[in-house]
Amino acid sequence: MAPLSSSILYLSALFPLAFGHSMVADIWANSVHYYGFNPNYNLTSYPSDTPAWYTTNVGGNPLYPVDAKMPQIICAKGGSNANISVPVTPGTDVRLRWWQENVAWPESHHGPVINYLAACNGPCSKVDMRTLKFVKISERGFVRQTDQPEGYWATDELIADNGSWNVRIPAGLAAGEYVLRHELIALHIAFTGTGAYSASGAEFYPQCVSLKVGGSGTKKITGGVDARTFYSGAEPSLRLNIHETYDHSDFVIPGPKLWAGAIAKKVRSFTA
Ligand SMILES: *[C@@H]1O[C@H](CO)[C@@H](O)[C@H](O)[C@H]1NC(C)=O
Ligand SMILES: *[C@@H]1O[C@H](CO)[C@@H](O)[C@H](O)[C@H]1NC(C)=O
Ligand SMILES: *[C@@H]1O[C@H](CO)[C@@H](O)[C@H](O)[C@H]1NC(C)=O
Ligand SMILES: [Cu+2]
Repeated sequence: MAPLSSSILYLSALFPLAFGHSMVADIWANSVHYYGFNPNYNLTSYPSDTPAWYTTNVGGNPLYPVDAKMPQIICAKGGSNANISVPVTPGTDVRLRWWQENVAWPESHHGPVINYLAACNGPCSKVDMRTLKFVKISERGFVRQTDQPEGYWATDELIADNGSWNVRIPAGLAAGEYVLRHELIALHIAFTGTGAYSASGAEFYPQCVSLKVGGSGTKKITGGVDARTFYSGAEPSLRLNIHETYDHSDFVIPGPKLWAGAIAKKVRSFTA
């Protein structure tokens, strides 16, 4: 039997595993590394050196279709402005890594990876998130039928790339501050049967990051929408049973259409 002290150490080492899902732990922009925001620490003050928006989402829990019209869908539960916006050059990638104290994004949580951008029209540290008008700049959903009964999804590509996703910031984007809303959607329990959807269903994992776009681009975001209009929660693509059939090549990525101004690197699965 192990001494008590090592049992306690063992338990405390395992404790983060109770926080199931991982989070955006690392961000690279213009090749500079920044840490994400970790809601699992009981912070007395916000850190000033992360572009990740703060959340109160201890445990990294999902949002559900019932949250789709609520403020928390915008920048996660308890989302509030990051203090800094980090420099990034249009046409380059911002890289985000989902990780958390040895916990990777769970393989069971198959689904799309979607990225949105909204202009802050001033410092993102001060913007009211309810005024943000987002366009979808990239999306990826079902990739192919191979590898698993549920098929291979964007989240599986993320896992294969060290838990990371590269988000191309549209070339020619006008200089200024922007909120990147990076989102994973997990579909493993999306199927809720017939009738009204319940608190279960597709799982939404958004994370906002504040960016300061440089350069001399002229493309301004037009046609953006409030994040609370992205999803009804009742879309077939948020209610499908990914375990039931093998081929999901007709999967339609939810949310608005891609912004015409985005030249996305990783786009479209087999959308009609
Ligand atoms: C965080 O710390 C405060 C002050 O000690 C305490 O009142 C609060 O319950 C703690 N919250 C969590 C989530 O641990
Ligand atoms: C970060 O921003 C919050 C909210 O605006 C503010 O209360 C806090 O003082 C800031 N923290 C630092 C370290 O600048
Ligand atoms: C994954 O990313 C982490 C964090 O940057 C890094 O330490 C690690 O070496 C990477 N692993 C691989 C296989 O690239
Ligand atoms: Cu889960």
